[in-house]
Amino acid sequence: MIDCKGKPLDLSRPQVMGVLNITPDSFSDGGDFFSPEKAVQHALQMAADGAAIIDIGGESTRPGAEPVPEADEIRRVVPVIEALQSRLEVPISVDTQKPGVMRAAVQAGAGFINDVNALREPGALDAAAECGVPVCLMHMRGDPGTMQDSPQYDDVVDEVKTFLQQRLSACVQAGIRRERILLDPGFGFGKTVHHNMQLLARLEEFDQLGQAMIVGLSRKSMIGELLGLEVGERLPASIALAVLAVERGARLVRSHDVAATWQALQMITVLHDRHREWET
Ligand code: 7PJ
Repeated sequence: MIDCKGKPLDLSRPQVMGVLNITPDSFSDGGDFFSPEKAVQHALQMAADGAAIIDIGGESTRPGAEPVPEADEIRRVVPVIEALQSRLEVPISVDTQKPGVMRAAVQAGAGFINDVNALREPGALDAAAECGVPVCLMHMRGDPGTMQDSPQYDDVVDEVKTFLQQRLSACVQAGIRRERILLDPGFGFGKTVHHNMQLLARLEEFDQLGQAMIVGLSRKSMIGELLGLEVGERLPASIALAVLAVERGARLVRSHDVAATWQALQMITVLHDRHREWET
């Protein structure tokens, strides 16, 4: 059980992190939940649908996205976090790269920091350590503006693992407790379809890092490229990838479609539990 500022996150079984984008331009649901009332309702629905944590972001990180000034990002996420924190039993995660947003969000009631930049922005490491909440460190090559301009690796799995190991050490050195650090290979962040497939094929190797693993595959463009599907058509394939990732060690699956994803993960958990019973 991981404590997220008083709210528990149980990773003894695979869980769903529900995505709440408060942005006009996120690639799969941009603009859908831009008004605070809609955002709050959607978060409550995701919690009712089985999300173990709600990830709230005010800046799109889709390829080519424009950066959002810190004050604007705070204005987007803080009112929603404040409105939700007493109404949600599950923890709230803030999806940000900016130290000022981390502080404001945790002050408002967030109990988890999800940083696609792995706390590399100046001041972010100290801000996260001071906030005293669990963090997700994700691998990204480049930045959202340029990351998909022909990324290259000698061995993507080794390079992502080395990066995460280094960020993990930096966090531990900054005073963040190891049990509170989750790692994410960052599907689609500076990676071609081929790189994403290599990461999936060898996902079990990330267990060697000794930390709980998060994956985000929901509606991502690799599905579009491999199957020729539009964003709104990608749920079944997203579930297939979520199931595969969980079978290969992922503990938290970031998803836009909580009810369906949670049903799939519950099914796997029941099968594993029963299998153990029958074997004994
Ligand atoms: C991820 C994320 C991911 C983590 C986004 C999208 C793009 N955070 N934030 N992992 N992706 N930890 O939702 O497709 O893969 S934004």
